Amino acid sequence: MEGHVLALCGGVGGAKFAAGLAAVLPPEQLTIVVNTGDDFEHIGLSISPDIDTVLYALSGLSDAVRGWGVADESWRCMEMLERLGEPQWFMLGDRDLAMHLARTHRLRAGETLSGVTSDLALRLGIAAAIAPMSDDRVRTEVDTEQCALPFQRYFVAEQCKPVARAIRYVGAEVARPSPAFSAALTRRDLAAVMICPSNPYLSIDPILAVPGVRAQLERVRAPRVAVSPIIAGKALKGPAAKLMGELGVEPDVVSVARHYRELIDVLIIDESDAARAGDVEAVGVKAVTAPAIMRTAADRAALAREALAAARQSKGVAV
Ligand code: FO1
Repeated sequence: MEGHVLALCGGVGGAKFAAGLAAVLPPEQLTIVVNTGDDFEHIGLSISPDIDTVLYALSGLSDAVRGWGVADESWRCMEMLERLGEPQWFMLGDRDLAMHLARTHRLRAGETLSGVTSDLALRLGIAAAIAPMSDDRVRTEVDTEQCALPFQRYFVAEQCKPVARAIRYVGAEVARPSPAFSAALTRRDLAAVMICPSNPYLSIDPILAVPGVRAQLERVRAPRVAVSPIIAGKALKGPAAKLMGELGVEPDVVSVARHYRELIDVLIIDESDAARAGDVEAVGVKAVTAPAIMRTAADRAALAREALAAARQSKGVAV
């Protein structure tokens, strides 16, 4: 692949695919833009879960079972916090806490989230560019039958159980794309845009809600490829299928194609959805079938290669 690849990412599945891209592309050819709608302040710490999940996945630190947080974690601080009456619903491991402490004091000192993120990535040995979607505050809220829930309350405290009626990205309307995001979108050597297999509503739509992003993506001439987060009607992890049902959308690859219709040229679907390829193409999106379940690093790299090959073939661009 010649030229630059821009990946939009959020959540655990997205980070796995981003790690696959980082494994197969030269680092100077990859910019990963990460959802910050899940960010929140908790016991005085500025927490950016999707950024950390990408940092840990690309630096090999992430806990393979949880998909978030750090491997070989200990929870001594949480034990003491419990004794001191602090909330226990959001688990902060001892090594993960270092990331939140490092980010929080630097943001308090006036650094931007972009600046802190790129420095933390560098210190973790990550050479690809990792950037928040915006340096402005955007917060995802889920409207449920009872009330509006801040994202982490919905996702962790309530375990996505409440029925969702609508999703809001508070602050998005006045947010600006981060400098690295704007730069990547307008690069002359942009060779492909990748939408990672993240939850479309919770992880990708906040990025698309930042003013100007959707319009710029519609204008991108380089091939734009999304990897379906739904496989055979289910999400591998997280509430995507449940959420789609609650929002009145069939949880299948055709709905994903429809959701991204103006923004993508190709949708990568798992082999178990091969029979739906025609229905996806009827939406106006090319369907490419590939093994989309990522259990190992080899799976992640293989899926990344499939997506890059699909990008090359989709517009016959010498990328
Ligand atoms: N998810 C949980 O289900 N329970 C947790 O206690 C939890 C803690 C946590 C700490 C740091 C971090 O970066 C992520 C954490 N997550 C936890 C996952 C997080 O809520 C999700 O990964 C994203 O916000 C949604 O993709």
